[in-house]
Amino acid sequence: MSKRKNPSNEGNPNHDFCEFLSELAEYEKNVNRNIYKYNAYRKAASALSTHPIRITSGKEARTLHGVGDKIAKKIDEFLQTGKLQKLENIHNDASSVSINLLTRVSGIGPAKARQLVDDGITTLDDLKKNINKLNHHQTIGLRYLDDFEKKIPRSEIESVEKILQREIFKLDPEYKITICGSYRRGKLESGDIDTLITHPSFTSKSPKNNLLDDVVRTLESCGLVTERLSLGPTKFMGACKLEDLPTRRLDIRLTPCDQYYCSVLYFTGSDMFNKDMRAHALDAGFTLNEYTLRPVDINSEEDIFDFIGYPFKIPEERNK
Ligand code: 8DG
Ligand code: CA
Ligand code: CA
Repeated sequence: MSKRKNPSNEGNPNHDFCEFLSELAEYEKNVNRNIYKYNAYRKAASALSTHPIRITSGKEARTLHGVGDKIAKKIDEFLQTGKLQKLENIHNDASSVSINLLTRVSGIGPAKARQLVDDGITTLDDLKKNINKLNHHQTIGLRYLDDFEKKIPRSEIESVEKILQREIFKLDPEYKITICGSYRRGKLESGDIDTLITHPSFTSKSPKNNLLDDVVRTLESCGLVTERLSLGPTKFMGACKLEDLPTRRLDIRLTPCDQYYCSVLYFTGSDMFNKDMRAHALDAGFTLNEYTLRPVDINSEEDIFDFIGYPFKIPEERNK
């Protein structure tokens, strides 16, 4: 999963509100570990990012789904003073600044960051001198911090996709491969490469297998995969690199073929779109997650929308 995200800026007349709300969201997640507030800020930012006209007061913002009184007040304060006192305070608080900095490293979550800061490790230089306090994932995350924060152009992911297909089909042409995430939603740039694979021999009822291990070893032999962050039976987190381009974050998930469509839907996102759709599924009496739509069987992504009575959206329309 890629870190540091903001609702898109492209032509968004409310982007300044979205930016401060996203920053407050990150603060709640990383520093306070308050996922409830994190979600509330993200939801408001998402509502504002898709609102086509400039909001001129908190009262007006309040009419959007996901904007409550507290956020409306912040919008008024921002409109009146050009800043937000709460954010100013956060910027002036050394431990908040450090925690936000350390969580930029792949593998360092809010709890680990807090622990490091409590141990007096507050800068990237401090981290470099205390590699012994980091696990393998965090060490590689630190090494490639700059690269991992660079956006990946769509054309580069297209090249990676071709190599993935060529190498994995050489192993076995029965694999199915889908790059999900923002790439599948048509974005011109992505934070990382979210790859989903399945194989007809792997179902939710079949025993464990070595499929993902085989795939990762093949991709290492051909030189595409350059680092492993973690590898389990169904989830690989790592890095890949093309020629002299930056090192990129690559995730590969192996999913049972009977759960493929729910997984594709889930990993395509966006996160906000998923939340919306899951809530809708619940209202309609279903449970939707990355594995299944209970209590029914589905044979396509469209089926999922049909069953819960949610208007079908092509991936490019899921950029909530
Ligand atoms: P990006 O990498 O270009 O920044 O965007 P992304 O592809 O949309 O985000 P991602 O963080 O790589 O996550 C991929 C998908 O995983 C996302 O679109 C939807 C799904 N997902 C959820 N919930 C969560 C969650 O809590 N964290 C993350 N990271 N992903 C989630 O539905
Ligand atoms: Ca990801
Ligand atoms: Ca992604």
